[in-house]
Amino acid sequence: MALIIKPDLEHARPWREVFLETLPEQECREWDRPGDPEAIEYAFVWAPPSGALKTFPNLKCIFSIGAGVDHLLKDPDLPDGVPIVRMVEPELTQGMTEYVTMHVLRFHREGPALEAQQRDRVWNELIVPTAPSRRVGFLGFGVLAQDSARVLNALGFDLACWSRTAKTVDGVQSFRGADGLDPFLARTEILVCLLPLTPETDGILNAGLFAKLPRGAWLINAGRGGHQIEEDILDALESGQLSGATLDVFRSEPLPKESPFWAHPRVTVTPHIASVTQQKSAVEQVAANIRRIEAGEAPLNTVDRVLGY
Ligand code: NDP
Ligand code: OXD
Repeated sequence: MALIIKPDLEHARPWREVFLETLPEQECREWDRPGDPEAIEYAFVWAPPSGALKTFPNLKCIFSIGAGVDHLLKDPDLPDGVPIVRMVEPELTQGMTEYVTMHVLRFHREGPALEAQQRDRVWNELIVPTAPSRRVGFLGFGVLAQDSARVLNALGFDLACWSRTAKTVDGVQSFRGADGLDPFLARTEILVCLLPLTPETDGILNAGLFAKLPRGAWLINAGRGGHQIEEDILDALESGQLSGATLDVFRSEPLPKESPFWAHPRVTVTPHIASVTQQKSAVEQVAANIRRIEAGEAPLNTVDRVLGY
């Protein structure tokens, strides 16, 4: 019986060696050499072609190489009844916390304005408030956002979150559901999107949402490009409703060369690297889950196919 791997993220490195070392009891097959499909019990994949997973009749679990599972759930032929496990691993979490903290601090400390002043050789002593008077809000408050909030809380930021279910986390004001969105936005100066992409969150970063933020707010989107209506971001920057945006994800990736985001003076573009699944710790999580399944236990971090995350 075997595990098949399809690790073709932009930044994929050889995973097979790590699987062989960490999980020697499983034969590890590469995607382009699957052998007998009946032998495949586990799949560790990023964006498999539609219908491909259905060709493995004895699949016991599908592991997503990323935290997001939109790349799997868009497959209309995904095999029914097979659990899907999303990636939760400490180094992926740590990487996102570093990214979010860096870009929140950059906006908070007026980094873009100071960089512009330097370019123009302007000595203007910008006064910035300290963290307790800066209101940061998380759209989505799962594994990744909660760890970022832990660090921003230690720095003293005034934090809030918006999620489907209410949260009780020290130092973070919780807003939930449709009714909670407007008051959450009204108090948020730096908006960090760490939502999963689902039918409910598709296009959520739009003109209507930006209009509910305080004028001159900042946006950081490290969720998915599908969350953002890109023309609305450009319009909000043009009107001053948004002061700046840091975007790690885009509707079309790689971001096309002609995209206006590349050269926009108030946009920071990063190439979907806010955080990257790290091989060793990711394979350890997968191995632990496979051993749970083999022992008759349910895997951890399974996805609710109806909710879409
Ligand atoms: P989680 O599943 O742990 O958290 C998702 C959060 O979103 C939860 O708080 C959930 O609410 C909330 N949510 C989902 N749907 C809704 C909704 N309709 N309304 C309100 N809140 C909602 O995910 P992670 O934190 O692990 O990851 C988040 C996303 O980050 C991934 O799905 C992926 O798209 C993105 N990502 C991007 C990376 C990058 O490099 N740019 C790297 C890794 C991930 P509740 O808690 O109530 O369930
Ligand atoms: C993820 C990603 O979902 O890298 O983990 O985008």
